[in-house]
Amino acid sequence: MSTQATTDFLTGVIEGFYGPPWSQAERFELFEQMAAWGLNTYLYAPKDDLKHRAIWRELYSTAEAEPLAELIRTCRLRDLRFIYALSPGLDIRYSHEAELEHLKKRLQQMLAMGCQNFALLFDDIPDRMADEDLKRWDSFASAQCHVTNTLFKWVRERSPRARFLFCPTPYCGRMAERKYGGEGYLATVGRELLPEIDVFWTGPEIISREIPVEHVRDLRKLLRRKPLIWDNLHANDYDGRRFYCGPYAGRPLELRGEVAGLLSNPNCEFALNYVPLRTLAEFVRCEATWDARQSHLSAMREWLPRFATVGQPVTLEDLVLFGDSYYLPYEEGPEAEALFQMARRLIIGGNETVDSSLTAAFRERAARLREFCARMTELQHRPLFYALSRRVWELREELDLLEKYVEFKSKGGQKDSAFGSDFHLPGTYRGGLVARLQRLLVLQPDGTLTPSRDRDRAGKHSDSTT
Ligand code: GDL
Repeated sequence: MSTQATTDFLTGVIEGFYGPPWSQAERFELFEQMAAWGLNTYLYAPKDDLKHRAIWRELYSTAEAEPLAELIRTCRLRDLRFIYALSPGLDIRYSHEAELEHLKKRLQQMLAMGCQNFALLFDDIPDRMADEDLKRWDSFASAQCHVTNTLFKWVRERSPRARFLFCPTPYCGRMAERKYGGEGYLATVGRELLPEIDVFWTGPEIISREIPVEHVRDLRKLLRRKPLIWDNLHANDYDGRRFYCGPYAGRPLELRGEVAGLLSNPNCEFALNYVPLRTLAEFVRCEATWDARQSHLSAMREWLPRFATVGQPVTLEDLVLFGDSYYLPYEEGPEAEALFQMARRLIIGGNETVDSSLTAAFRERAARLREFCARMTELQHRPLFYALSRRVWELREELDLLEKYVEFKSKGGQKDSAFGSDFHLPGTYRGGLVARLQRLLVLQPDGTLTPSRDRDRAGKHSDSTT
């Protein structure tokens, strides 16, 4: 029998990123992990399930419905809360009765599969209503509350213990400050959205380095309820070169008392989420003090067996160095940061004579990391290799080049004298339109973007100067 209550603290995972949704097998593995680690909630919201968002009015075919029904059954067996989310915001006409009927039909389809909990998400949509909707509501928030409240009441008649979630159009501090969604949007939600409905929030930013307790307390007053955290700390859909296997960090333990739950929307590549989710589970259960690094290292130790290869085994020490290279959005892990600082001093540190022990330390660490990357091709767990392969290739390339440069310099080559590599040539290396476009505007540390001052380099086809 289910032990779920409508007021439970929600902890777990949102499959809520852009890009290919997880496979069925990955979701089953996720449910097993969640149950073992004490996480209780899975929110189905893959942006690129076409029927979740782009064509939300169309019902699932029988072939599409069966896997969803299987997920619902599996969650129930494991006593996990399965929540189905729908994102109608791209083109919904809030004032059309027929639109409510479309929403009900979809929820009815999910109810028939045994789904009991739902969410309506209005993130990442145009923040203006159609003129006909503006005639009925002067506020975007009121229109969304009307639709959500109607659906909520309708669901509770059929699923009395349903949990119902709502994602506002401004869903972080920065968006609220910019008055995204219109003047007074969040206060209107606080007043008009039925109090049983949970409201998502990602923190001060979409990707919040920290979520301070005071930030959430202020919001709670406005929303008249505890917000539910949609945590994008480990999401990587916005940057294809990165992934994050650092710990759950930047959130104080007291935050748990101020929110309705903590749900993580992590890396697109399922196989890379072991440490993010393991440490989230630890954070939720932590009774003493929270040491993110310690939690990270112990989760890395648990993750290590997945790195079994068909050749030489990898060591925990090397895995930690690698993991530190893909740590968190705003910081590298300490081992990778140390490697970077060595490289920086050796390569652009000026003309001071470089201590040969620094050169040796850099070469040792860079070679170790590069060899670890090479070893990844031998992973027995192929999905893990596939998830890593593009990134480790790129990291290897860069390390290889820097090691060659440091060697060149240590043999007497001067900082600005000609140095080249036969494997890093214009056109095939660091090339392409995106790279060229990226060179036009330079992102400054304060967040402003300024036109490149290097007119020559900015227009070239690669990093060449020819
Ligand atoms: C977002 C999207 C989310 C995406 C994430 C990271 C929310 C509420 N929505 O804005 O789907 O994965 O950023 O890119 O976070």
